[in-house]
Amino acid sequence: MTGLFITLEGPEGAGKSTNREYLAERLRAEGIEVLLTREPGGTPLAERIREVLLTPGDEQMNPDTELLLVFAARAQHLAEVIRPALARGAVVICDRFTDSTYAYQGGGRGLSLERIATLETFVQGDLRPDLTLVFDLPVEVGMARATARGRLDRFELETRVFFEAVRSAFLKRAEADPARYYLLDAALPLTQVQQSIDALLPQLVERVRG
Ligand code: Z5A
Repeated sequence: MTGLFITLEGPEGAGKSTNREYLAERLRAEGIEVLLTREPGGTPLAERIREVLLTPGDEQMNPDTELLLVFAARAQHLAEVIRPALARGAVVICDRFTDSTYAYQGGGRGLSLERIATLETFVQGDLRPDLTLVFDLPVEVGMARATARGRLDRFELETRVFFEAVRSAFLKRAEADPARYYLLDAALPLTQVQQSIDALLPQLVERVRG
């Protein structure tokens, strides 16, 4: 038995955290086991790496260091949480995964996509998400939502140019593989975003039940 691996992606403030809870509740209401997790993080050790990645500091983090830390956390998360849950047939909903690496370290930092792909295969083997929901919204809307929430993390302190590159990287990946990606307009009111999620539910339930 193998479960279903769903990832939620998009820029900051897009509503991933809000909607991951919503999607999980809807699937649980169908009697489906759901494991809700996030990246970077998802295990105690990976959460410690998350702290290192998100906390602003005096020493500038080298982009290669950032890339390797993201994949180090992912290796731990996959081994301890994601693979075991999929093996027992659960639906895993992960708030960010490797698409974020392509968007932030690739698009934002300008690191080589080939190098990211090499690490992706090294850490994940052939495991890829079955479905990726991309919450898309204009950069200024996402930044305003993040700023309204208070203290900014190390990524949220980046420039608008950085976030435009992140957004276009997500959109490019979604366009290249419409079978795997489901694009949502995250600038719409929450009820409308959730209606788009509802529209996906019947096919998700069918895929889980085989
Ligand atoms: N990162 C990376 O660089 N490489 C990687 O490989 C990975 C990650 C995996 C993790 O942050 C950081 O790590 C991330 C990329 C980097 N950097 N940033 N920034 P995170 O995922 O914890 O942080 P985030 O994406 O910034 O989370 P967020 O700002 O909390 O965004 P969100 O989860 O998408 O949004 P939310 O918390 O659900 O909503 C934000 C606010 O907007 C909140 O007040 C909501 O009530 C409100 N909201 C949500 N939806 C709506 C709608 N539709 N209308 C109005 N208001 C709304």
